[in-house]
Amino acid sequence: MSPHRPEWTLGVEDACATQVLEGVSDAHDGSAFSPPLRLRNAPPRSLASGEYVEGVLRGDRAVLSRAITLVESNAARHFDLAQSVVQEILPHTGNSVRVGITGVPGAGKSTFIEALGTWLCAQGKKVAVLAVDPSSSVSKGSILGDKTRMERLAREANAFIRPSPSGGTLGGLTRKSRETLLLCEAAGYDVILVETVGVGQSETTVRSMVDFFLLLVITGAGDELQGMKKGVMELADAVLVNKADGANAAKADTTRVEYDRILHYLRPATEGWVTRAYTCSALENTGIGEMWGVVEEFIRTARASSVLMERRKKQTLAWVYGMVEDHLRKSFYDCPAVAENRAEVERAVVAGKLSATQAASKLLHLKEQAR
Ligand SMILES: Nc1nc2c(ncn2[C@@H]2O[C@H](COP(=O)(O)OP(=O)(O)O)[C@@H](O)[C@H]2O)c(=O)[nH]1
Ligand SMILES: [Mg+2]
Repeated sequence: MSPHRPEWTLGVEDACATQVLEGVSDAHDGSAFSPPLRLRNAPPRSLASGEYVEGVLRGDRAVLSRAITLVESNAARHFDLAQSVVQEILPHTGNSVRVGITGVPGAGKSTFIEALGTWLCAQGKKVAVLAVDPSSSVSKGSILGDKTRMERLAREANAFIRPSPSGGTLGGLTRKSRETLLLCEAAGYDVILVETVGVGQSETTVRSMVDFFLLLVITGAGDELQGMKKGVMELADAVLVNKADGANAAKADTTRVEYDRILHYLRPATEGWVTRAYTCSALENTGIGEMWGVVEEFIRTARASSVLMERRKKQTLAWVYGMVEDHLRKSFYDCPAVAENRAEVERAVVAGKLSATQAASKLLHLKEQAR
């Protein structure tokens, strides 16, 4: 491993864009290096479990960041420490409103999150923003773009913005995202906004960790509505037509009506709640407070009917089995006996000498015997 890589990239060097720059031996102004100053300012190399817990519960953003880095680490040696931290903060979680925001790239998710986040901060709320990005390749610019776009929100003392973990699909994305959310809750954030970056699997990952799921769309209706996967609409607790400003305002309203019409025929994502369409302009800050009113109404309704409690319980159990399945899959493919014989079994299947069922049995048998 390169000495200039952060330690949490252990094992994923190739897929990680982050690099720690080499230090300079003198001060930046050319004067002699002054060790005492630097040493005093340098963060401790590692914290003990209790220090993470105490710092997170105190709402210390620097410690929270480090705790998230710890749960995001792919290094086996960080795993136990991370889990003991998560275990300790668990009793202090569950008190936030968790909102997921999805939509095609360019729909305005980041802009909307910044507008909503800033609005919530003005209402005295503490807001954490997370991103879930399953793309395995080095950031396609989305994360950097998001960060620069959220400059206004990043300046708020009550906001915390955390981009998606590097390393993408290299494993544990769901676990990392969920544990990051729990850490933010323990740190006292009232609202957690989770943006899905990229398209595809991040939608279900995010849906499985939030209370309220918002689908952001734009006008250009006809094709859009047809191209829109019905599945995503069925996951949403609200559809928000963004960019309802300028010459686009009237069109946005027409689009809203069309979505409402379609939603009428779909099964709502949440029992006892009617999914509706709304409009807003993230750029001009209109409809933001109204949208939050809808979220609050949802939380009130879902709490009263205990649908919210049930959802969270189900999500936690699904998470448990998700991890069991990940583990089983990994232990199967990592098994040397399976790895050695796979190619041969595959050849036999393709040649029609072995049925798919026989092949599966054979591989599973190899795995069993390897125990
Ligand atoms: N006119 C208008 N443009 C917007 C609005 N919201 C976002 N945009 C623009 O749409 C583009 C994509 O926005 P972004 O937030 O990055 O979308 P994301 O990919 O969904 O996160 C940017 O150029 C924004 O300035 C809006 O409400 N009105
Ligand atoms: Mg974005």
